Amino acid sequence: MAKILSTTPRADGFRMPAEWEPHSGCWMLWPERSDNWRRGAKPAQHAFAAVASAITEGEPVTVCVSPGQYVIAREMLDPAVRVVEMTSNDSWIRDCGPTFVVSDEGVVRGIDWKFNAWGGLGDGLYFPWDQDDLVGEKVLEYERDDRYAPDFILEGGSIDVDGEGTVLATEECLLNPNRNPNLDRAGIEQMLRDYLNVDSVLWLPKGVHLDETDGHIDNFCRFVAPGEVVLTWTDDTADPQYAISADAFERLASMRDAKGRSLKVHKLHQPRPVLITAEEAADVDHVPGTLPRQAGDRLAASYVNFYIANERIVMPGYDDPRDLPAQQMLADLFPGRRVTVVPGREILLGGGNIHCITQQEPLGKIKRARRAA
Ligand code: KQY
Repeated sequence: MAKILSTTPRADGFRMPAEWEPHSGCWMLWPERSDNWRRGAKPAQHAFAAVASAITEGEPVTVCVSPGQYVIAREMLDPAVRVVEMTSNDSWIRDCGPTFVVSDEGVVRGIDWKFNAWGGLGDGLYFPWDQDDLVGEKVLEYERDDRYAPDFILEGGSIDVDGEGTVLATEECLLNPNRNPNLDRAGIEQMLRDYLNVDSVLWLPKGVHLDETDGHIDNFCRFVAPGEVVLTWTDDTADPQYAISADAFERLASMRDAKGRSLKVHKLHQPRPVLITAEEAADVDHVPGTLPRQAGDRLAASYVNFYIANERIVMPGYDDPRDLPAQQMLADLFPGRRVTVVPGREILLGGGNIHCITQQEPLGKIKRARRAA
């Protein structure tokens, strides 16, 4: 039986691996709520299905679906995808799902963080979030993985690790009083050290302009290798993103990671501003308690929100002239992986992108052996 552990990954010799380390698979949730996804979530479902198909080329994918959508999802999803029943409030498993950690012996465990819909009753994005908060536990039960369950609110999209002792995060999100108001910077750093088993926390002040997650790092700046990051960028000094990215670039240039390396920063130019059309806004149900979608609102479009699968990168495209250079840059940065571009607009209309709707599970030695048997 899987256990709930009262120790910490650091004390037990477990660490969060980098996303480019081998996976046993990828987890996703199925979108259906009509107050976040237009037209009863049908266009989003097609977009999620395309992401799942692209990832299955590199690793097994499991999509968790509510009872009412099971048959529909099973029909729409690639036959290679495993579909299991699971209730949730929405479909952002990066944030409400578990974070997996591994030991040097190849044992996999999970961290079941607390989740409050990106800010709780004050400025969270919807209410309730009780079923989302159970997703981490449910996935770990399926996997029979022992779990840590700290009393700490954290979304997976708010951290990015190199697997060698360094984590990137934004102050805008992790130090926001709407997450863990009882902890100061030192207290939050200690939680990251203890649970991710890192030695250095590299802080950037803000994330992407108008990102409704309070500036998640996974949409803004991510490791692509030890000592190398990609940073969303614009050359347009009049764009509000310019000052945020330029400031981050300067800070990153003077940082050292846990191994003492300085960072190589790759500027990944953002697409043109993506605005919600009147038709798109009209097709989302308006429900009190859920962040409304309004015509003309700018979305936090970024190419940094890609998923690193085994032998594949799956990145969002925006039908934009910058799509191709972004794909080329990621292909150069990940030479062993083919880069697949999947249309990202429908997912972006819900408030995030491909990385936000996926959660990798690392390949531990025990699962490796189980699979070979
Ligand atoms: O981008 C994400 N990690 C999640 C965005 C949540 C949006 C809810 N409307």
